Amino acid sequence: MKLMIAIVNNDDSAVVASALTKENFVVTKLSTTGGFLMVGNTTFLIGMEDNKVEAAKKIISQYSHTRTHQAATTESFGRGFAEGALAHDVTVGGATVFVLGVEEMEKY
Ligand code: 2BA
Repeated sequence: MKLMIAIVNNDDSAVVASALTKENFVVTKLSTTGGFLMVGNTTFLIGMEDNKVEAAKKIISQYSHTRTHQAATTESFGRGFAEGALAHDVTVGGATVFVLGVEEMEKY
């Protein structure tokens, strides 16, 4: 069994969740924040059998889009208008996916 952790853009999260649940994946959705941009994103926890990993990745990649985000980063905090502190373009996503082995899962 595997646990997939998938970080997706908030704007894609509803479509990704809906596509996963339609294919019978069980999904937990967490509201999270990226440490670099300090902008909200969505993290999905999805437990699945090993042979479902590729199907889940395919769905997530299909509905997660790359975006250019213009923002001041945490690197600039406290530097006022110092050089390099102003907003600049950052490419975000589609999705960042981790796949972890699960030793045991129980439901009570
Ligand atoms: P953030 O940390 O807010 O990062 C947003 C985007 O900023 C990243 O897009 C990347 O293009 C850029 N970025 C992040 N850290 C950077 C740095 N130290 N220097 C320069 N540019 C940097 P993505 O790679 O698509 O990541 C989107 C979000 O996925 C991240 O939001 C973070 O919440 C999560 N993430 C990505 N890689 C991760 C990892 N290795 N571990 C944990 N979370 C990760």
